[in-house]
Amino acid sequence: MLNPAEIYAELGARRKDYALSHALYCDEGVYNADLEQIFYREWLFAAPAAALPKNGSFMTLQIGAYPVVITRGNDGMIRAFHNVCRHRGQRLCAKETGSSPKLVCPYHQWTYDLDGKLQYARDMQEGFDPSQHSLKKLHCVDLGGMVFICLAQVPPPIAELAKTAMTYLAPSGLKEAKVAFSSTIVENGNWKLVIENNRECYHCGGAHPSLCRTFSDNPKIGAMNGPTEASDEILAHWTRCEAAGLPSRFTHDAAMQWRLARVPLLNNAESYTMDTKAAVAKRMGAMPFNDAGSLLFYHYPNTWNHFLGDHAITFRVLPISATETQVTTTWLVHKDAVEGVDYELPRLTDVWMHTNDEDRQVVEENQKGILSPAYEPGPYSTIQEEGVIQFVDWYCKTMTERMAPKPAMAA
Ligand code: 3BY
Ligand code: FES
Ligand code: FE
Repeated sequence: MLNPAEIYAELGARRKDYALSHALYCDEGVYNADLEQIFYREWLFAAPAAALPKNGSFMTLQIGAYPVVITRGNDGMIRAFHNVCRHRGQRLCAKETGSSPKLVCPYHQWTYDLDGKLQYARDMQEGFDPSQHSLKKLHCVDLGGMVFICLAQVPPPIAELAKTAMTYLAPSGLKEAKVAFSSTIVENGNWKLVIENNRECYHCGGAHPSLCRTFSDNPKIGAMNGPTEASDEILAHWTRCEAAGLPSRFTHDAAMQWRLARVPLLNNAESYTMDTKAAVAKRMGAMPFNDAGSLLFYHYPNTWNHFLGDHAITFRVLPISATETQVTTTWLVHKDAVEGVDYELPRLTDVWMHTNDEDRQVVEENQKGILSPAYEPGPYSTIQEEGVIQFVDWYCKTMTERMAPKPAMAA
């Protein structure tokens, strides 16, 4: 297991535009550093707000060593807490999702309000002060229907993303959405391999026959460098969508940690279905036409998303170990859309259920090859894998800055 100085050296020794080293994808010390330096410090996508549909809804997730519970309180506010009882530390909620007027610890029934206050603790002696034993809070924001949380004491700035995401997401109708289906899988691969795989479509033609019916794998069409720098197809799509009131042009932060852009689907396809037509009869939001394509929203380290005219799909990536990663996919539809009437689940979910499974196999085989002592990092294609290069550059820069040896204190 590498120590922090060795990890820093490993990052420094990497060859630009080449895949990362064996250790950066496999080593336990690197995994721990990824948690400490990235997952415990950055804003992470937790769930669409629609996954907490009513006051009293709760959901849980695990971020490295931290169990987390997210609630929607009686005031409608979404809040996140450490899912750890303030008595003797029991994990408070075990279920992945549910609804409850209070959070009752299963061990000795200490009872917390949905806003984290300890409301009741049986047979505690005089002098015990419940107000000192509220659940510990995490930072939590709802960006236009996408809930992000941050474990850091002082979270990174989020105002610019909040403003941009809310503007871009507004026409997608997330506030009027419900969860139609959610799928959680474990991929036996490092979380960075999961993100890298998502950041290119070099593999799409070979791996994704279903997705390729509607999603272009042509890097020349998909390339975007700024709000006015893209392929002719994409520029024309942005002009058409923006004239109809849909924010669409490629926008991102300076560090390229997040990005938003609306892309056309192939041949005016309406949705990610096998027949390219909408999967849901009741449309979401305020799309002025059926072929507005997909609004893509990425945020490192753990999410990519698609917002279409008839449904939305959110993706959450959480590392479990150096070589295991949990991927949760959630399909959102208009809250009044009725299953069996307005949509059928297989038709709605087929393409991405296939695609996720195909990506899982790719990632797992990638991890197996990298585990071999014979593995040697190879060059990324600058034509096809610019997105991957951009991600590993972000990762290495972030880690290098944070793991740099601190200058010795002056005497
Ligand atoms: O996760 C559970 O089982 C319970 C139900 C309500 C909240 N939680 C403590
Ligand atoms: Fe939660 Fe005792 S550990 S009530
Ligand atoms: Fe893929």
